[in-house]
Amino acid sequence: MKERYLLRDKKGKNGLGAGVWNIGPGTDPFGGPTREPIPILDRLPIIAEAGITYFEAHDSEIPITDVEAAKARADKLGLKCGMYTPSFFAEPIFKDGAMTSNDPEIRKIAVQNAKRAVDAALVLEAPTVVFWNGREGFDFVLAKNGQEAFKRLVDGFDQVAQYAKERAAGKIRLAVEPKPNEPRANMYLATVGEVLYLISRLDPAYRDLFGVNPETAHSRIAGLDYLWDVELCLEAGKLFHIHLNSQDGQRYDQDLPFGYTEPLKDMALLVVLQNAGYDGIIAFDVKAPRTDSPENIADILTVSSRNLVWLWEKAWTVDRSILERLRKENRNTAIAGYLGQCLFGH
Ligand code: GLT
Ligand code: MN
Repeated sequence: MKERYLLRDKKGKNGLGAGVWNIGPGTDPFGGPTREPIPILDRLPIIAEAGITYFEAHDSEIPITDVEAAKARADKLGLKCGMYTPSFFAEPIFKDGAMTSNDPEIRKIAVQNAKRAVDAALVLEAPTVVFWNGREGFDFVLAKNGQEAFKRLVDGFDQVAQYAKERAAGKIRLAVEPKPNEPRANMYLATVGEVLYLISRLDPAYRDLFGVNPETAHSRIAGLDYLWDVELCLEAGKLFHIHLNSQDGQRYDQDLPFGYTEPLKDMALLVVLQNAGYDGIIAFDVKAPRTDSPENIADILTVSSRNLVWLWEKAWTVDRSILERLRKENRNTAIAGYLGQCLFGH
C-alpha cells in the first residue's frame, strides 16, 4: 500500500480524511451515473490506497446494520472513521426539513435517526457526528414560521445532545455544518455565524458538546471568506472538524479538489490552523467529477492530498515575525506580496 499523507508537525491527528461519497458514480442533477457505482465498503480500500487515514460516511451509506462489517474492513486497511453523519437530505420523508419539518412526527423520526447515528459512530469509533443542514430551510416565504423553525432546531439538538451525553460522554462530539443554499433556496444555519448563534441558544448543559464543521466551498457559495469563517470557529473554541475543497465562485456546489482555485488563501488558512494548534481532523469534501474514468476515480483524493501537503509545507515557511512586522507597519499589500513570495517559492 502507498504511504499515507501526513501533515508535518501538525498537533493531534495529522492524517487526512475523505468521505466515501467523494468517489461516487458521477451523477449530477442533469445526468445519471457515468461510472458503475462502487459498493460502499469496496470504497474503503480505494480511500486507503489513495493515502487517506480517516474515512467519513452517512447512515445511508453505512447503515447501523453494516457498521460492524465496516469497522472490521477499515481496521484491516488501517483506516479509521473520522466522522459519521445522518443523511437528512436524501429521504423523501425529509423533503421539507428533518428537525424543522412542520410535521411533529417527522421531527421525531429525525431525532431518532440522529440518535441512531450516535450509536453507529460509537461502534465505528468516530469522534464526531456531523449534522449538515441539507433540507432545513424554505423555498417559499411563510411556508414555515422561521422563529418556530429555529426553536425546533434548538429542541432537536438538545435532545440529541442529551442522548449523546448519556450514551457516549467523552467519546463523541457533535458538529453542525452550515451551507447557505442548495438543495433549498434558503437554508437555516446558512453560515458559521448562524451555527454559533444556535449553539449559544442550546441548553447550557450541552453547549460544550456542540461545535462547527465549516466547509470552505460553502462559505464561498455564501460569498463569505472561508478564512474568516474558520477564525470565527477558532475564536469560539468550536472548530470540531473541517471540510476542505475548492469552489469556482458563487454557483452550485462544485466540491473541486482542495488547492485548485485559491491556493494563496488556502495556504493562509493553513497558517491560521498551524498557529491555532488545531488538533482535529482535516478532511476533504470533494467529488470525483463525472468526466473522470473509473480507473482514475481516486485522482480527486490524491490531487487534493498532494496540494494540501505542499501548501502545508509552504505555510510553515511563512515567517510569522515578518507578518507581525508588516502588520505593525500597516503594509497590507506587502503582506499579500509576502504570502505570494512564500507560495511561489522566491
Ligand atoms: C453532502 C454535503 C456535504 C456534507 C455531507 C455530510 S453530505 O455531500 O454536500 O457538504 O458534508 O452530510
Ligand atoms: Mn461538507
